[in-house]
Amino acid sequence: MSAQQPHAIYLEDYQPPAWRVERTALRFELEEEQALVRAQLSISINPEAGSRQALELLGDDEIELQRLSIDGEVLCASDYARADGRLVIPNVPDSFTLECVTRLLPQQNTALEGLYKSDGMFCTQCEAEGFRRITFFPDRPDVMSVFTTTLVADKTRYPVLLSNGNPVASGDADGGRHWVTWEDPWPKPSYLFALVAGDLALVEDHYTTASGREVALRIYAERKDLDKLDHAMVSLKNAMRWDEQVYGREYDLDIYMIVAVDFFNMGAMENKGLNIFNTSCVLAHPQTTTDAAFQRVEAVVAHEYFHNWSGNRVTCRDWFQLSLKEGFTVFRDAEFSADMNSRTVKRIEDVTLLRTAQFAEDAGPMAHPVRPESYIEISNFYTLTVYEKGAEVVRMLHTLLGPELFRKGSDLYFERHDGQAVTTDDFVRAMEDVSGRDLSQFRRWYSQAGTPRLNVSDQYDAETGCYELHVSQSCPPSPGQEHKLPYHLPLAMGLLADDGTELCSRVLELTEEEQVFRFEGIPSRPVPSLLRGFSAPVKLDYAYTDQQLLMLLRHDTDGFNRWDAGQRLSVRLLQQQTEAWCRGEPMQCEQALVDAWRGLLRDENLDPAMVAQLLRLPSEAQLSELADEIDVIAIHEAREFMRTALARALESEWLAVYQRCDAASGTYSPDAASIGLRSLKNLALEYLIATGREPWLELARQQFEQSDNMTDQQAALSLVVHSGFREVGAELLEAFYLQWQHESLVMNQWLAIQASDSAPGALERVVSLSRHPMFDMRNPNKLRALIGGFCGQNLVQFHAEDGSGYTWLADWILKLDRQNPQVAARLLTPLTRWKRYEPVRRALMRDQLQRMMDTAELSADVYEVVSKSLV
Ligand code: 0A1
Ligand code: ZN
Repeated sequence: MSAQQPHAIYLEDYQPPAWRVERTALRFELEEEQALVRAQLSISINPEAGSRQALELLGDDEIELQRLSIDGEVLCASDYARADGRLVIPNVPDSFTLECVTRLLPQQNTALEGLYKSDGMFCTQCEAEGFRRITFFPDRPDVMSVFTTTLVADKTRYPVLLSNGNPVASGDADGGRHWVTWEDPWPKPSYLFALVAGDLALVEDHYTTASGREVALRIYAERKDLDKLDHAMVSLKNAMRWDEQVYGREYDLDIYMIVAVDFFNMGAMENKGLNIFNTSCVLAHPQTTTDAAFQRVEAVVAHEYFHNWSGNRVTCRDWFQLSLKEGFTVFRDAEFSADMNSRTVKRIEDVTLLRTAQFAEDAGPMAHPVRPESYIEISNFYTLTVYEKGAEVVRMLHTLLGPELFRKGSDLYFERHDGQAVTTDDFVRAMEDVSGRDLSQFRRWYSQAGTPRLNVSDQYDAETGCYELHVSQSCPPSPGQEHKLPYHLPLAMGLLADDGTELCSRVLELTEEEQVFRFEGIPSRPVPSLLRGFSAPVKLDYAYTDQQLLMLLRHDTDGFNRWDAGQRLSVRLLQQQTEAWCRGEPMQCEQALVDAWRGLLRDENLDPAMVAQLLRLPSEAQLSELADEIDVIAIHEAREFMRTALARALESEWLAVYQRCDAASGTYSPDAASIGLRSLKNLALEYLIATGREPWLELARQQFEQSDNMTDQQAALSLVVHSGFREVGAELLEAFYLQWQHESLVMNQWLAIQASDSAPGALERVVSLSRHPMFDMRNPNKLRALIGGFCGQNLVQFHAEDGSGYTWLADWILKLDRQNPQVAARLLTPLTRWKRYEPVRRALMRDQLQRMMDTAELSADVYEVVSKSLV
């Protein structure tokens, strides 16, 4: 047990800040051993606060306070109290300047929060509570201040000195040092502060906004990565144009900067005018970057850019409102990606993530509403629920109001709250005000956790032509919420005749626990196509027959539901095989499925990207989420059986598709059509390899050796490594290593592919990789590749029956917790799902959680996850 139990913070305790900070002037002296920070804060009493209170500033216990003065008068130790991350000064005037000098050790900051060093450069990460690791400040998002920042550093080592806003002055200083001053005219919370100092190269471009403002665009990276910045630049310009066209939002500074850093806890950060990115989310080059990574770069660049309005100009009142900026911004970036690429494929990918990982979160011990009610460590709440489910909630508003009213609502929201720190309630209120609708019931999406379930049945009267849909909704209990009230949600649907003709299509609105919808003049019993486009983040049950699903797979006019019909059928057949395997009976592959897939493979008119989605079996993780009690081995065996059966039954079709796609792909380009061709081609190769036949191994080897792009090369590598062809797999891994050992991001893939190899001996392999020079436990990307790859992608081996995988993970968590608590807490997720497994594994997983709980001095991050998991 921890020496001191961290305590929880509650939404209901929110109080407006007692003090305001109108201006903040910072001066950083960056040195090799330390950094000195002088902060001058113009502070005054907040007239909106309830009562006068002592001045309370937040500052981590680890920063050294060197000097503190008020209006030039130095304070002595008895003038203030410092304890538990707080500095309290009881006697202050109504309005004053506070100056404070702190000393930090960025070189020793392994948590990567606050000011730290990534390779040779200084950088910061202040969201959510990193600023208090730099200086004393009311480090909360509802205190907004105008920042001026001066950076002073050695000119040779750190020729580039960046901060938020516009550069306003610069010069040389003694001892080979130089300085630059930056001014950000827009008031912002401290979590959006950033600085970067280093020897960086850049690509530069410019953008003219709709109203004619000239903006300099600069993307910085280490010199060796200069050839990998073009895609991010194009994506940025596309995002800027899109936000003007779709939301009427323009950029508001003279300069927009992105900096790529190798050591970063998350994907990227939207600091005002100075985004800091994990290299994995900004660098892209055909030879070193896969299609999936190209698309991720486009999406993340856009996401951070869109935050300039949804997050920065209008920010969050407190961290319980995190989804206000994240849910809305994810919705915006998803729509942007849909417009830039294939809309249906984007939707399929997003829904797959939601169903696999967010539904699992919603059913686990860390389940929380989109607007959580309490937290111990806010970093643990940058979750799929806040981001992805939050985006689904915004999407439902878009569906319920329609695009025009939604746009009016967003215009009103931005106009009404520009420069303010607000709540999710304010967002919904703007939507209510433009539509005249009462969204009070809809607000339950923000306050209730858990995934709702819709149960649908139907009735048809041939004589009257009347068809009825009976819909009931429920939501399972979640931590602290035993009973749920019904939700307000859009149920997009259509009715199809047996031959596939569409009879009608509508958006039904659900508000009651049980509701009946009537359709008149229906000539024959229809097949319902329900929850089109996944119009609400729910689980839907309707007793489809296999025949009906096959018909929808062929004819549904909604592309998403075509795919979903195929998935439902595959899930059903896979679940039957899982059960057969458990009973020791032979498994079978349904002929109807083979025939349907053959039809799809032979139809040359279909979009290859869509076919690739249709012919992908649901993942083991997804099947696990759907199981009553997870039997990892049974799920793996059933899926492997089906994959092999479909591979062999359709071998000549897979080959024909492979050849067709290969012939159609020209030189590499990351556009949607070419990506689609490559994804179908590599899926075909996966099935060919799954036949276990030698000629296809040769085909993969050829692709590995001859391809001009990382997508094809890596697909071939991972297929062979994950196949039974062990020797060739090892050979290709070695060749790949020799070819790419100097590309850190490629080496992450090399680690991840090996970590997810489910062949026997997996644990020994990852243990030995953890000692490989390519691995660096201080780098979160390496940890995610190796530890995340093994525990999240190699389910069979992580869940080895002897519990060795669990012990290995717990050992790592305990070691990492002292170094980087945020990453440690995140990597812990697989163990938190222990209740979902059969008794033997359940007990072994729980033992490891208990072992962690019994350890002294856990971080608040890991303590929160472990303690909540054990409840
Ligand atoms: N706001 C960023 C995500 C982010 C959150 C926390 C971080 O450090 C703890 C870093 C980045 C986004 O949504 O992109
Ligand atoms: Zn975000």
